[in-house]
Amino acid sequence: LYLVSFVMDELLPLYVDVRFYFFCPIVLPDCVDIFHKHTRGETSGLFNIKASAAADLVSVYCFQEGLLGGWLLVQQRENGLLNFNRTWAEFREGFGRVDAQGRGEVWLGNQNLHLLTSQGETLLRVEMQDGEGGVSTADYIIRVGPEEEGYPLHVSGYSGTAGDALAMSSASHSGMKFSTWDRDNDAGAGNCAATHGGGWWYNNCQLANLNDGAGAVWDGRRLKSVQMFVRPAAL
Ligand SMILES: [Ca+2]
Repeated sequence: LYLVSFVMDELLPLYVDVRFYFFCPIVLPDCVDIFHKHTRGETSGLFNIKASAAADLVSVYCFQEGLLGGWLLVQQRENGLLNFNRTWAEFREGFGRVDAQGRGEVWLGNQNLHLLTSQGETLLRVEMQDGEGGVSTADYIIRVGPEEEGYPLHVSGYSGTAGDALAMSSASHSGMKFSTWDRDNDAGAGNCAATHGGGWWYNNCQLANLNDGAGAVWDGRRLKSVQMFVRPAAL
């Protein structure tokens, strides 16, 4: 009995610790776990994560500042250099990149967004900068469905300063499938993605389109730069 107790109390925790430190960095599923468990996790930067249902590691930028940290960069536009007029397949896989300082333009990809938002209740934060230097935010609960359903957007629970251009009732983007110029899933007679460029959860064209081919749009306003972050809702 003493031996069993010794193994359980003294050796097993050691084994778990060793396992943790050797294997943990490659299987963390989000930037919150990176923050708490990665040796460099409290510093913003590029990390490899693996969503629980994902086959592959993906390199993401974790923004770890603020009260909680744990924000994973899904999208960024800041200089207009990256072409957002892309196909369904390109939006599925993602395109662009950011560097270790978080500079650059990127779309993380619809499949990654689906996997990340399927791990549990997930927050979306949109941070927007306008041409006059104003900064505003929009926060939601977000879930993106699977490709066989058209990567539908489900957003609710708006709070923030930018106004609700995603979930508002008239011509809402919530519940809409994703559309690209080569896959029209929008509710209009025409092809919104062909008209406005980019790929988005078009309804009958846009209130918000952060992936607009000519630059991000929110509530009809053209933005100077924008970031989309996701984070598990649980602390
Ligand atoms: Ca249509």
